[in-house]
Amino acid sequence: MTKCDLLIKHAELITCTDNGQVCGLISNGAVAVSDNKIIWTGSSASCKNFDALSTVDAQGQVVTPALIDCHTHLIFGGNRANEFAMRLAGANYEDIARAGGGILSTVKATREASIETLVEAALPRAEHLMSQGVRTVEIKSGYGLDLDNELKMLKAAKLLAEHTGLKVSTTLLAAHALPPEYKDNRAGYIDLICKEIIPQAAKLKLADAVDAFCEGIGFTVDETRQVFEAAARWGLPVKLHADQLSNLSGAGLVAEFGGLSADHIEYTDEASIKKMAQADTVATLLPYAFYALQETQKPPIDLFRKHGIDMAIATDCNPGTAPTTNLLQCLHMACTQFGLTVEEAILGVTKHAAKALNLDEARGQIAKGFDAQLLLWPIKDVADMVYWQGNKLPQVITD
Ligand code: DI6
Ligand code: FE
Repeated sequence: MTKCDLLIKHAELITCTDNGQVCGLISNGAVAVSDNKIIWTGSSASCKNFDALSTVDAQGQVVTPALIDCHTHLIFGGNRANEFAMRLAGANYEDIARAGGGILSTVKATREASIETLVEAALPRAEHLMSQGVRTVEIKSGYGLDLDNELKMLKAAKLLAEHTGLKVSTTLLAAHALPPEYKDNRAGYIDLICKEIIPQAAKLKLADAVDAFCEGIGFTVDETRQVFEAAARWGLPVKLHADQLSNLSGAGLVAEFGGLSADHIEYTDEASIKKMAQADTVATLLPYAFYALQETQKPPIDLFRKHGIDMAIATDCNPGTAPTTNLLQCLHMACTQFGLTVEEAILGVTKHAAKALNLDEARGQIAKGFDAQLLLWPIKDVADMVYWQGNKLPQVITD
């Protein structure tokens, strides 16, 4: 007999591994856990050798790994509901940004907020994600835009992790927008990012990765390249808000730096996708932002498939273009708007989301050696997870 802490039996086990079945399914499956790690998976018929301290009978219901939201701006000050009204009256996202609203209005509110206020405001957002089974979340800075306030945001993200028990992966997004004090000195701000903000964030171990907004209303390819070169000097991996509103070949650029993920990517072309394939860069799809901006250009899903690119799905939770923490709805939208299959959607918030965060050896799959964070869903068919948009919530079996 092998001892274990917990044995789950009779599960529709969605392992998200490459076992040849859809979503790595083991029907009537079992999983054994010890010391918060998965030590075995197999069929319920073959688990008789375990002597478990406790047992859960899943009664044929779906068991999955905990979910991962791999692209969020969960920490921010203020609110931008007024812009929603402006957009309804005909203004678009770029008009609002150029008129000093948009990201910069959140920057003002975030700079004015204390770290405690930022954490308190983010708490219900984090809790809502957790209610959907999320246990790993990426959080970006990008509304501070100076040394102290960017670091304040990253520290707030770490505090949020302590308060909630979530694993938080932090991303420095100082190159999100040009701060007002550098309005006429773009090069000066890029210098500040490369020579002060990245080095400090790295030295203080506050950032797991570096991101930028490479766009007409954000930063140019050349500026983004400088930011990525600085990240590389400090040993930080990169990812990018790429080709969201236009094609600047941002996805190709981030792949040139061996980037973890290219995100948004509605306008990405095949030349960039070939570079992503070479670098094994994940395509992170953000269907809620696509919907909220009433974008019509869809990401080139068939080309991602053709080149074997792994696709992740995330909320992009932010006060401007994605006021949502409903990750399960984003799964549904990735299918209905972008044409993903149920399997692609599920892998997009488990295995592939873990890969986008460089956590794919510990999270996002039910397999030997992985963290034992397991969810029991009140459903028997995994398609219901995608179909019900957050209406059927999981129970956390083990954290
Ligand atoms: N793209 C986005 O969708 C968010 N940031 C970005 O670069 C929007 C951020 C905001 O509007 O506050
Ligand atoms: Fe974003």
